[in-house]
Amino acid sequence: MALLEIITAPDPRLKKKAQPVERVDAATAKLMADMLETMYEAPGVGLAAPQIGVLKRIIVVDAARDGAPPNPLRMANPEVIWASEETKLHEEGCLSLPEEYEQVERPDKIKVRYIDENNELRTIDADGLLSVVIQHEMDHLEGTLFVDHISSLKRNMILRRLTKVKKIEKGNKRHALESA
Ligand code: GNR
Ligand code: NI
Repeated sequence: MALLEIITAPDPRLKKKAQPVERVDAATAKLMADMLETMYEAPGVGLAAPQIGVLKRIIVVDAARDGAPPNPLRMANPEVIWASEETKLHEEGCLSLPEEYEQVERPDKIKVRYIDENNELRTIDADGLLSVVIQHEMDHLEGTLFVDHISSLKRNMILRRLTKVKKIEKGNKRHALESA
């Protein structure tokens, strides 16, 4: 097991489209395990491979409620094969947009087909938080972030704040190196 570094915005790697997985082999299963470990440590309820710099269509999710037993899901090549007409607003956050939250509207319920960690084709029905998180993770595979679903005014505010954070962090690193 290994912890991976999570990329934060703005970063061109978060805007790229991820490529399908041919088959889930041992290396893919290992990547899924490392992604889950990284997600739990963050902590988060989902993680997509592009967030750790891997442009493959792989996501992991655990939307179990606090206190409930863990329910890790490992998905390769996820596809939404049905979505409800009914939509819902849900407050979203993203490990790649630290400390930023906004309401996003998405289909309430979905049916998803994916390949699991044993290279088997599966289908799952999702609603509530699980539905939100799967849709959020699948967006990352298209280079889309939750801020792409909100007004440009709110998006630009969030991205400006994150740019500022990166500038300050860069300055902090430089000072640390110079005084070492
Ligand atoms: O940890 C996360 N929480 C969350 C909350 C509401 C909607 C979506 C999410 S996903 C996020 C982790 C993440 O950034 N995954 O890509
Ligand atoms: Ni995210």
